[in-house]
Amino acid sequence: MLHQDVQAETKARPNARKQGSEEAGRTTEELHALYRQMIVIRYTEEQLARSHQMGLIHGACHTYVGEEAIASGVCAHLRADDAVFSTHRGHGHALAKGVSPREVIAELFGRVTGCSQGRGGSMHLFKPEIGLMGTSGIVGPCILQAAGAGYSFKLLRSDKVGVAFFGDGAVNNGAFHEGLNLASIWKLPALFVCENNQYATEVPFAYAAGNPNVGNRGPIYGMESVTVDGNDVLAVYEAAREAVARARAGEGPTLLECRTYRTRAHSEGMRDAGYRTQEEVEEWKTRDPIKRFHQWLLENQEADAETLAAIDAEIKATVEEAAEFARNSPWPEPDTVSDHIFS
Ligand SMILES: Cc1ncc(C[n+]2csc(CCOP(=O)(O)OP(=O)(O)O)c2C)c(N)n1
Repeated sequence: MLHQDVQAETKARPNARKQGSEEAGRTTEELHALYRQMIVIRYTEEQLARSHQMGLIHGACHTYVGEEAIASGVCAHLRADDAVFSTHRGHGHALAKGVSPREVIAELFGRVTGCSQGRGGSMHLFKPEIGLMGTSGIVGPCILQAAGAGYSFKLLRSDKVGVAFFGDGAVNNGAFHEGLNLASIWKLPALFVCENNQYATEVPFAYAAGNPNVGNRGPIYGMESVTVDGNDVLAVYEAAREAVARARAGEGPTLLECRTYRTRAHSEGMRDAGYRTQEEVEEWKTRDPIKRFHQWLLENQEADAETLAAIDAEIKATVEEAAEFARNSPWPEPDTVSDHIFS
């Protein structure tokens, strides 16, 4: 079993992974779809941050700003019948799996038109009919749930894949050990995506982990693993393509570590000082995944500035309309309070 550190290889040999799109089998449409997906997430998150300041959101709101390349690059390879299990920072996963900005924003506003009918909020986004099996405020279980989905898919002899997105804060939790080991011994069609943004709330991963490397834990469980620059959407896209193909072919699970950074506070309204410096945040903003991909598309003549500006404008209008729709949507009826409750 192999751990490939694509990020380290690229640093050592900057041209090592430079590949033309044709050579890599990527179409211009796929590239534009990746850009569009990242913009949908960024604009929705910025809208949610403003809405939180206006008091329109009830409960927590953990944004995904700075990490958009990961959900976009991974979910581009998933079908509606693949199952995604996510975290408290799950808006981007929901959007990339196909939940609309209207359904996400309305859910955070607590309205019946939200994807969980206004009963879940930010950390409980569900749309199982398109494989969004749920975001969750509990750190870790999504790893076990993805392994469970993989087990079910294997028993059913389907080629579906179970995917878990989780942060570095989950990898010293027992669920990580149990989930990865189970997926490995039973060769489950699962993909474990660690979004290593280097902090669990205010705790640096380097402080919390005896081995502050996630990717190199894969072979310990007998599993293929890859570490990529999580702010490079093409690196994520290529690694996820291989991992999903491996799972569909019955060749077992993959651990994918994406090194990234969240550029907003842990949660909207929380203080963001004392555990990291403003210089560090500013430095990471220069590695913004969207700015980088925008530049890449222009330099590689995969898009012109007007095309990208048109995508930006279209999505800005879509998200503004979605917020208006959410604001005008009704609240759940009080007499439905006990609906959908099982005991
Ligand atoms: C089982 C469990 N323990 C503790 C918490 C409290 N908690 C909420 S968010 C968080 C940090 C999570 O960090 P990470 O998994 O790296 O994700 P990030 O917020 O960085 O995206 C913690 C410890 C929790 N929600 N669940």
